[in-house]
Amino acid sequence: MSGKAWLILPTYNEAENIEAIVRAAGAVLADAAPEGFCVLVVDDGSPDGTGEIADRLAGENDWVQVLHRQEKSGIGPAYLAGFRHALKNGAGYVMEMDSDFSHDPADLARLLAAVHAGADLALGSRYVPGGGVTDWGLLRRFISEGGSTYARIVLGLHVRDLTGGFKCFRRETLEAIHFDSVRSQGYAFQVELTYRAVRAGFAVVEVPIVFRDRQVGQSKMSWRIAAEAMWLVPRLRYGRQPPVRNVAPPAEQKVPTLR
Ligand SMILES: Nc1nc2c(ncn2[C@@H]2O[C@H](COP(=O)(O)OP(=O)(O)O)[C@@H](O)[C@H]2O)c(=O)[nH]1
Ligand SMILES: [Mg+2]
Repeated sequence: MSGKAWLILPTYNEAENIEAIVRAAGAVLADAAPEGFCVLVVDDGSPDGTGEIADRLAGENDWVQVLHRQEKSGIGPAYLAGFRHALKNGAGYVMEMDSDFSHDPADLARLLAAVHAGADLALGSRYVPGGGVTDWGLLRRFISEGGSTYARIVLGLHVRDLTGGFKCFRRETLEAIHFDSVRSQGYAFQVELTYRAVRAGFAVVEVPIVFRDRQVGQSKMSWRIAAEAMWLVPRLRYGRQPPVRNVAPPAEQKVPTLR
């Protein structure tokens, strides 16, 4: 039996969301993860007390853990710390999700099912049939979809949603892509992880999801983060790449493969 499913929840000032999102994720994973599960909150010293709420939840539930980091240093480094911790503790599956209900915790079951069915990396995708975005204005929609299209063309990939942060990795996928050397943040971080997985020959599938804007709390997305992603894409394509270990796909592929 493979290891547990670990869900990493990065948080910065999510006091209004953290308890509800942890409970909702726990309820879904209790059904969807027969191998067991763990929810790991990675908090960057949120001044609004998110970390203390997470600590209380960890005290109440043995499936909740918390990593406290000193200061806000971006979603990328927070995820890397979470990945390291999960793999060190024997994770069989590692999942990413925003902590603001933009991603529907119910979809965790569908991402996990795609990986159970043979995918090496399942992506929650807004830009495949059945997926979408609610609440966003035209500008934000244009920036997001335009960003994914730009990255897809420059990188020569088939993946439609490259900037999303709702994912499920098989342990072996994460291990093989040398995630420790990913330096980018924000959207660029998400693009880089997916790009590395596709390049390494892994089966990457997109699972349609509907993304909704956060109902409470504030977005930390900035122009700086968007600009970083613009700049990263050509560097990924034309710059020096870390070595990739080529891993043969599972013998029996039950899911469509994007290369
Ligand atoms: N630990 C940590 N989490 C962060 C940081 N920046 C954003 N997050 C979390 O990452 C997720 C996505 O961020 P959000 O601001 O909602 O970005 P948006 O959805 O693109 O507007 C949320 O759960 C945030 O709390 C950070 O610097 N550190
Ligand atoms: Mg958000």
